[in-house]
Amino acid sequence: MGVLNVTPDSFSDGGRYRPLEAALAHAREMVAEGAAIVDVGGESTRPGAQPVSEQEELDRVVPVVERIRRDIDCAVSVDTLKPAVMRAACRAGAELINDVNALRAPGALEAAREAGAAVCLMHMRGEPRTMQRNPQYGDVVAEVGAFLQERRDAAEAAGISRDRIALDPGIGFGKTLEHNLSLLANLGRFAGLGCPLLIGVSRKSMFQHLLGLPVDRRLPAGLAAAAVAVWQGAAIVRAHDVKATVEAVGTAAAIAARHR
Ligand code: PT1
Repeated sequence: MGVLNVTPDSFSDGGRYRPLEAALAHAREMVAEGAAIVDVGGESTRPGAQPVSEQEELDRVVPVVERIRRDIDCAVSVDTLKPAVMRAACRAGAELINDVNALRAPGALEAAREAGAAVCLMHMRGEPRTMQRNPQYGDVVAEVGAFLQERRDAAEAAGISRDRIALDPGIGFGKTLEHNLSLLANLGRFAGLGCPLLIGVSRKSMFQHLLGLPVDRRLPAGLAAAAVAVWQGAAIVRAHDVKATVEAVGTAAAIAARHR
């Protein structure tokens, strides 16, 4: 899954392309590099990020989803927690709703069910603006597992069949370095929930905390973490650097397939 951010600051390339054309070119590049899914997001959810209005997010996301579906051969997911954006993006052709809030917003379960989309339900403690303020757990693996099970059950009860649900422990979403490492080390435990697992570690600050790396030097660390996740059964890896990620997780998957 390649990351396509459509936030105003993500395409400051000196005006060579208009934003829509730049987003399309980036999507095309990621698909050429091996991405099967392009994840379109109009609201940043990284720590400290400010919320975006519904209209603003619709204006950013819907035209991009439409054009990708028209011009590129790939699946599109929409990274949103807003029901109105889920509906509009799926009408424009998105087939997967990637919700870092696990469909907890009022009306989100109904919007996802009515859109007929597959969903990714992610664990987040708190909200992006404040989630990194002293996160605490008794047993992070058990608590995240219980949350994912509860959200999986809520989605099924709302009419979304289990074979259309992916689960994600939410690396970096209300977690310390220690929590993130524990979740990555024990990802295999969530396989028992009976849904494909999605993992996102690309360029995240856990590598700053682990190794002191700035954002532009986190690729090798992120590839190692993604490989470890795939070894434990992760089915979908969300990443910015698609070519390197496809090579790393392809190798990990080839080895994992021969495990006995
Ligand atoms: C993710 C994810 C996502 N991550 C899914 N969707 C982001 N399903 C957006 C940091 O610590 O892991 N899974 N959508 C990006 N979020 C973050 C979080 C970015 C933390 C950076 C950090 O630097």
